[in-house]
Amino acid sequence: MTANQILDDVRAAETEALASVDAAADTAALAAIEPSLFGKSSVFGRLKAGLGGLDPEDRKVVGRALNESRTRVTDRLSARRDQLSAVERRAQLEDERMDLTEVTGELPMGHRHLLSQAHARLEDVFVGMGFTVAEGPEVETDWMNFEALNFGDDHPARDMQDTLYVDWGKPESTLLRTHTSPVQMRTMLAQEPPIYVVCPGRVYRRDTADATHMPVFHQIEGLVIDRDITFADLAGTLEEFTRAYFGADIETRLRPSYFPFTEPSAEYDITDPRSRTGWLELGGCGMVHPNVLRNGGIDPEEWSGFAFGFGTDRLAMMRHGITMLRELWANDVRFLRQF
Ligand code: FA5
Repeated sequence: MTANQILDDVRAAETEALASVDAAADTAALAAIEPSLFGKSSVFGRLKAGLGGLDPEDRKVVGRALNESRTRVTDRLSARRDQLSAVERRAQLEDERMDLTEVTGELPMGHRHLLSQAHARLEDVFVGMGFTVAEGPEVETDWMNFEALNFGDDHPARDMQDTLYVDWGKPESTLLRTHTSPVQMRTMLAQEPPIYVVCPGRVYRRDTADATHMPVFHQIEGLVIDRDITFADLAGTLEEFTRAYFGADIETRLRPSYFPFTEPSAEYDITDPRSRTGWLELGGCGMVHPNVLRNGGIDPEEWSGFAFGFGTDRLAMMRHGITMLRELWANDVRFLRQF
């Protein structure tokens, strides 16, 4: 082919390519014709391959014309793509627009999560018994969470609660609280006895999730400091609370246990409120250790007290017969709607 023939072909190919770009009705059609415009077997591809047969001078002229043609087609293609995308976007927005004025009748109402209900109910029960509600931070110092609660630096009981540390300050000086007991210390430091508080809140441990454990869960802490408080007051309060929360015919028992911040310490169990067979562990409790009272600025010669801490996720599970703790966190509305 001569140079002039090729130049004619280039012009014809450009006209045809521009027409097909203009004719593409949407971005998908545009994407579909693109390979046929510029690919190896496209007209431009074949014309480019034909350049090899021309003498150097003609090759330069035709090559430049070919490139200019390709550029014009490429520019038209991208302008057309922008134009079509804008049209499609507008159509999509129009399509997805919701006319809220069209909603008629009753809208389904949400309600408080089962755990929030449990906390509200627990607070109600304790407020009814003369307690006030206190709160504390979820990011705590080692001192509040362990040291002041009589754990000591190398106390093996630190391993009872696998801790998640926060990268702040000295290594292992800041942590996600492993229990609500630091709120006891904060309360003692903030107010004078007599103290009657409950502290509900979220706590964190390096626990593996299973039917009754989660790495994030909730507890409710109770603290009473007054004159002449005895273990009988603790037992009576817990029994009163359990009846108010679960019902009148629940049996309770205290089992000797160990916590560094209480002495003596006990584990508190109730009969399974549904099956009425076997015992279920609700939490720990005990008489506040004199060291803890001293750390809280309270004279153990003058005041005594008790404390308890229950897992509220487990309380809610027991009350409602839930077998998998994880259900409380999965937020499946079919589950939550039942409570
Ligand atoms: C404590 O956390 C003590 N601070 C309780 C306490 C307070 C004792 C005041 C004495 C005086 P313990 O580690 O046993 O104790 O946890 C208490 C309760 O939290 C458990 O009985 C259980 O109901 C709940 N619990 C513990 N770990 C988990 C977990 N991973 N997931 C869900 N609930 C948990």
